[in-house]
Amino acid sequence: MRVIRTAAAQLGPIQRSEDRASVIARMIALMDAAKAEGADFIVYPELVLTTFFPRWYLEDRRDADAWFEATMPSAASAPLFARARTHGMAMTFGYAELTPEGQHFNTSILVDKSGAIVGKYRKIHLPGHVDYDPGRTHQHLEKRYFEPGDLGFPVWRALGGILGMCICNDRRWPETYRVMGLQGVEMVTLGFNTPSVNSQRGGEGLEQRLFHHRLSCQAGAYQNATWVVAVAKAGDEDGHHLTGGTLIVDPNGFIVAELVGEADGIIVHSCDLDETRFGKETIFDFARHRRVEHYGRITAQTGVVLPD
Ligand code: CDV
Repeated sequence: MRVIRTAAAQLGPIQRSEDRASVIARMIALMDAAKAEGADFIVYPELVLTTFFPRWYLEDRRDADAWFEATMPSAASAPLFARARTHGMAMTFGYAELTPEGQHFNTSILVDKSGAIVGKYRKIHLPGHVDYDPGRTHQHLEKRYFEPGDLGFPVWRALGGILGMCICNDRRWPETYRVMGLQGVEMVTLGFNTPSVNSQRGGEGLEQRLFHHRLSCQAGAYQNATWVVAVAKAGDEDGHHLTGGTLIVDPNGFIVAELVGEADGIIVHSCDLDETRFGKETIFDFARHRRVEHYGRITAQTGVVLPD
C-alpha cells in the first residue's frame, strides 16, 4: 500500500473586503483540523488567498494587481508555510501569480513536507471573456486578468507517488487528465470557484452545475485510473454564489468522500495509490490499447470542422 492521507480543505466565501491575513488564519485552522485527523497532505481551492476577483470588471487591468502575489511564499502566506513545516504536512493551493516579467497567471503550487515548492502549474483552460459583457448576469473575466498557462500539464514524483495538478475549468476537459495520465499520474488535485448559475443561461443552476462537476471529475479519474481530489471555494461572495461539491474520487470513478455544505471544512480520506494499478494495467493500459494513428485531430485542430 502507498497511502496518502489526504485532506480536501474547502473554504467558504471570501468577501472582497477580507484581507489575506484573515484568509491565511482560516487556512491554518483547516490545516490544524487536518493534522488532528492524521492527514499528511492538504489540498486548498483555486485563487484561495482572495475573493474570486475575475467577477469584478476593472477598466484599468493594472488595478487588479492588488489581487496578485509577486512572490511565493509571500509575506502574508509565510505563516501557512511555517505551520505546514511544523506539522510535516504537504500542501497545494491556488493563487494569482504576477511574475517578475509582468506576466499574470492563475497558478497552483505543490509544496512538500519540508515547505519547499516542488511543483507549479498555471491554468491552461481559462473560461470567460476579456471585456465587460452586459449580456451576462455576472462577469467572468479570467481571460482579461490571466494569460493561458505556459507550463503544460506536468506531474511530479512526490509523497511516494506521481502527482499532478489542474485548476477548475481544466477539470471539464478530458485532455487535461489524459496528458497527465500518459505520465502515469496517480493523484490529480484541483481547486475550483464555480458560480452556481450559468451567467448566460439562468436555468442552469446549482444542481446541474454540481452534476457536471461530479461527472467531469469522476470521468477523469476512471478513464485515467487516478485519484482526483477537487476542492471548492463555496458560498455567497458579495452576492455571488459559488457551488460547494468538494470531493475525493477513487481510481475507479467512485466518489469516496464529499463535503456537505458551503462553509470552511475538511474531508479526509486515505488514498492508496496502489489502487490505481488495476485500471492502469487492464482496461486503461494505454500502451496496449490506445490508437494514436486516429487521434490526430485532437492536437491538429481547435474548433469543430463540419463534414461537407
Ligand atoms: N473558475 C472557473 O474556471 N470557473 C468555471 C466556470 C466559469 C464555469 C468552471 O469551469 O467551473
